[in-house]
Parts: sequence; C-alpha cells; structure tokens
Amino acid sequence: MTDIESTDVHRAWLPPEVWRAIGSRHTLVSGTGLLVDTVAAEVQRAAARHGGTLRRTTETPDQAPADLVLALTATLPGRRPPAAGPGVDLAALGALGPEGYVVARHGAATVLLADAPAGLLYGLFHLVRLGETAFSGAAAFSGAAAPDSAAAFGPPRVFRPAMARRMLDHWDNVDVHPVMGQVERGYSGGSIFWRDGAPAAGRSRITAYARLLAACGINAVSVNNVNVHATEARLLTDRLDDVADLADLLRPYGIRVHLAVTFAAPVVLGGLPTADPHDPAVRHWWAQTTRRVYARLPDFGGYLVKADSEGQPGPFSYGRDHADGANLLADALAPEGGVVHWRAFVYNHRQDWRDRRTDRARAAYDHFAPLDGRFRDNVIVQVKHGPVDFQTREPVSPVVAAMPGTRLAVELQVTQEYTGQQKHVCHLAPWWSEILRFAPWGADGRTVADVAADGGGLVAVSNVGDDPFWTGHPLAQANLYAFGRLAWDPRLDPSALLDEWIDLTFDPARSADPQLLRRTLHEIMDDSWRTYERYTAPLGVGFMVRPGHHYGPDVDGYEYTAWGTYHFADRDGVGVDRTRATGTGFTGQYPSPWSEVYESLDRCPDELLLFFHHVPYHHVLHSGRTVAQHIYDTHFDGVAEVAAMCRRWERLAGLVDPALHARVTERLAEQLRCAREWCDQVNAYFHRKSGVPDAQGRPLH
Ligand code: BDP
Repeated sequence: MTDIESTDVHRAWLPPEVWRAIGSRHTLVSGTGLLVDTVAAEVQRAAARHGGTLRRTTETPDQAPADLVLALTATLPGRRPPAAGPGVDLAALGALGPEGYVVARHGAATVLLADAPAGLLYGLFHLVRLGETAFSGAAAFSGAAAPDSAAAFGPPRVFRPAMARRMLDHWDNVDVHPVMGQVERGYSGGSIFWRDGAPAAGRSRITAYARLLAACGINAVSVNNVNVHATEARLLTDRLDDVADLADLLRPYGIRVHLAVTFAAPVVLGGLPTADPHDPAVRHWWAQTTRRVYARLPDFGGYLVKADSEGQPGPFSYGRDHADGANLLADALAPEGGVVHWRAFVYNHRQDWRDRRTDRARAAYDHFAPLDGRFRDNVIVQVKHGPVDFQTREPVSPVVAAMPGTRLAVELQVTQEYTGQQKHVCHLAPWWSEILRFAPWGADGRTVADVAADGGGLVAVSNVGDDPFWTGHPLAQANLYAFGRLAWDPRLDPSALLDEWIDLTFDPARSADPQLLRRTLHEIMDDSWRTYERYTAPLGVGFMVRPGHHYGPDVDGYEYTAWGTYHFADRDGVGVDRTRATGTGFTGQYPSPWSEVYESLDRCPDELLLFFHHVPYHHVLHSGRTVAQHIYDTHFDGVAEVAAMCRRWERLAGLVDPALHARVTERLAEQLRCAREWCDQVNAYFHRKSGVPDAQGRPLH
C-alpha cells in the first residue's frame, strides 16, 4: 500500500493521533478480502506508531487474548466471537448487510463484527471516532440511552447506513477549461484527479483522499465534470485506463467509480449520425461501449448524465423525453449491474425575463413528474435539493414528493458556489439536516431522507482540490465530513457532528485549552450558514450574486438576463409571486399541507417569503418587522457576526496549527470585507428603491 502518511497535506480528520486508542492495543483481525487487508494495514500502521500489535488470521480466530477483535462473521464458528464471555448473539441482531457492523464489549475485549469486509472498514472508523471510549465503557455502545446500571457495558449495537449510495460528484475537468478552470466551481486549487489533460501526479494524495472519504462513510465518486467536454468524453472509451487507475486507488477504501458521460457520445465518440435513444445503432453502441467498460472495470458504478441542460446534449434534440434518454443508458448498464444517475436539473436558460408565466423553479417538476413510473429500475433520477440552484435558502424541491414510482437521489452542493466559495465560513450541516428532515407530506409523513434512502441515496458536489488544506478554507473540511456522516445517518445532530469533526481534526484533549478550542469553533461555525444568509440575498429570494463566477453582491446582476433567476424588486415591493392565485402556480407542485402553506401569505415561513410571494416593503413578517426593516437589520447583524467571528478566531492563535490559523485568519478578513460589501449594496439598493428609512437611523448608502 502507498505510504499515505508521507503526504505533506493537512491530515484533516485522520491525523495520526486519533489512532492512539486502537494503535496501543493488541488487535486481532480475522477474515479475507481487499477491504480486510485495508483494515489490517490501518491497524498495523497505528500499532507501529503507538506500540500495539496486530495478529491476522484468515480463518477462525484463535483464543489468545486480544483487546480488540475485528472479525468477519464467516470466520466465527456459529457466528460467535472468540474468547470467553457472554458472546454476541448475532442471530438476534439479524443480518448486518453489505456495510453494516456490530460493536460490543465482550469479556475484556472490544469486538467489531461484520458480515462483509466493508462493514469492518466502516466499523474500524467508528472505533477511531470513539477513541478510548471504545475500550472503556457503556457510553460507546449505548447511544443516547443511559446504560442499564446493572450491566457492565451497553448491549451490542448494530450500525447500518441509511443510504446505500453515498456519493460525491467531482466537477473536475480533465483539460483546463478556458472559463471554469481545472475544477468547475472549485475553490480549493486544482483537481486531485486531473491536471492539464492528464491524470494528476500524486497517487498517495488520492489514496489519502479515499481514506478520508471512507472515514466519513462515502462509497462512490464520480470522477469528472457533469459538463462533459471533449477530453472528459473520451474517459468512456480510449481513456478508460485513466479511470481504471483511479478506481485502483479508491477501491481499497470501498469507493466505486462512476463516470459523467455525454448523451452525444455515440456521435462524438462513435461516429454515428445520431444519438437518438430509439435508434438501434445507438442502442447497440451504448451496449458495446458499456460492455467494454465493465470488461476493464468490473466494479464500475455507472453513468452520471446532465442532459438538455445549460447547453448539454440530450434526448430533446430527437423529440424524445428524459425517460427515453435515461432508459437507453439503463438498458446498456443493466446486464453489468450498473446504474445511471440522470439529473433532473433541466430548465430553459434562454428564457425571456419579461414573460412572467415562465418560472425556472417549475422546470424540474414539469419535465420529470409526468414521467414517473416510466424509468427502469436502474435509473436514479438525481434531484437538486431545491427547485432552483443551490441557493443559500430554498424550499425542498417538489420533485422529491412527486415521483413515488421512481428511484430518486437528492443532490447537495458541498462546494460553496453560492455560499461563500470557501472564502467564507459557512457550515452547512444544519441546513442539510433541515432539508433531510423535511417532511413533504406533512409532519407525520416520510422525510426527504426517507425518499433518498428508499431510492438512490444522497449525492453531493465535492469541495476538494489539490490545496494543502483540501478545501481552501480549512473549516470547510467540516462540510465534507458532515455530508458523508449525514448520508450514513441523516438523523445525526449537526452540533454533535461538529464535535466529532473537532475531536478528530484538532484533538482538543491534547490542546492547552480544550474548552476554549471547542467553544470557539462552535461559536464561529454553528450558526455560520444563517450568518451568511443574513448578509446576502434576503428572505429566500436568491441570487443577487455577480453573474458568471457567483461571488460577491450584484443585486440586479441576473435581473434582466435569460437565466430565470429574478427578484422583481420595484419601488413598491420585492419577491417572486409563485402562487396559484396570481403567480406562476409553482406552489401547486407541492402536496398538502405545503402547497397551502406556501400559497398563503400568512402561513408562508418568513425565510421563504420572497421565494413564494411578491410583497410590499411594509409587509409585516411573523417576526413583527417589516420586510424593509428585516433587510436592513439582518444585513447589519450579519456583518457584526462576521466581525465577532474574526475576534473569536484570534483567541485560537497558539491553540491550532499556525499555518491553519493563518489561512483562516486571511479568509475571515475577506469574509468581513465581502459581508460589508453585501450589506452596503443590498441595504442601499432597497433603501433607494423603497424610500423606507431605517427605524434605527443607520446610514443606508
Ligand atoms: C450550477 C453551476 C454550474 C453547473 C450547474 C449544474 O453554476 O457550473 O454546471 O449548476 O449543476 O449551479 O450542472
């Protein structure tokens, strides 16, 4: 295995110290398989560093004492763990599944059992998170419930992922794109996979990455941009070896590779005159090509497609719909066991802003909901979490509730395109948690997380690049970590997740002032998404960013363009009327009760008011403030909160790595500058439009 600890990049959530508890123990690993080898190699590395030992058996474990037993259940006679003790009644726990595991204290040992190698790998990282607790008591295994006072240890606990596929999409270009660069919407340097048209050097970097992903639960990666340019297209055919090389590096950590493909591939790669999904030659081309992919890469995950969207080719060119398009690829993939992730991000980006009947928010539902029931079983329709485009605040996409006969995946954006581009602290776990817990059919109904879990899982656009801190802003690492963990278990509490990340990344127990470190990180990060929201576009109206690169304020930047992202501010009011009564009718795409809640000016939540309604500036919110006053207040508050973040961060000088401290300090200064700019422009704009003075008499220009 590559020496992954020799990289000169930040260790993120796997610094060597977090292996102390495991590395200082006597560990037995039993089982065979590539991922069991990975587990053994991890334990070996930790033991070499921290003074423990590793014994490895491929068969039934012997009875020699061990502090830690990591075993595949197949190696246990009667599925019972070795050594004396009460045993773990596996029969009672049921099948652990392909990625599940059980942890228990057993006699003097901690035992981790899994039916399949991936379970051992995820279980190992679970133990890393627990640290010493894994070897000392009940709390580790009894979850939130208090342990039975009579029991020395809590009962064995089974962990299984909520989502089978927990996937990251890299928008990485193979060639440097003249406008988008090496990584589209990348804010962390270049790609870790590609550089200037070739595979990136630095294989140990990719292994280190795979390891970080496995440690937060991610098991699938799409390795190229959804906007498939000429060179990326060829990854499917004559550059397949490059993909296979990447797969070799990711596979030991349980990560399957997926590829974004162009719908026009039969034309641009196959030389056919058409890519029509009903054309037999096209179907044949996809079947043959896909067979070759699997011959080279038997565990290939499948295709990811952006079609008929923002200039990408698709079935519309041939008078076909998206079910025809997706099923074409699904049929090619089915014999090989692959899936196609077909994105629902389809809209007209050449619309006329004067036509108030068109509404970009409606587009995904209008295109896809009527197709429900027509997609093959191995099609996953991948839906952006909101109806527009990864804004700081949007309602949940109505598509999530509209396609009961289709497997859906929900797509989040970890890369902070619209949330500060990794120059701003914007910790997104609280928002993702809200999205995942949202119940589209009302409080007692299924949640967004349930829909994704029963369908195609959770997907996110990666925020990683070849930056030494991985994510540009070091605190943005927490977003990637939280995404993986929420995909594994969407019920996890965002604040507890932040603690997990802090414990792993900063090892506070060894810091000179653990409480200050933890408290300060919470103070800066917990509410940072809301802070960002306060100083940017108000009340869910969205955009107001500079066109093209999407950084910093430009209130009217998109207002008269063809992209369909408007706020309709005039001298009397602001907001998009998406009601059935007088607007675009978008509210009608939701089931009850949300359809009525959003339609109603009285019941619509404040934070989404301007997404659904056009209101006068003196409209009074549930908070008791007028819209104009809300805009002024929140913008001043947002800036003050960023200034407080800067002051708080100064307290951590000397408590965290100096290079990391310096990087965050520099980013916070930019965040403060940019927040002030947002505040000035948004407040001045609405003051001039409305003529409404600030109740507190602050300057608004
Ligand atoms: C938008 C990005 C664009 C992406 C697009 C997508 O600005 O770069 O290509 O999403 O999701 O937010 O395909």
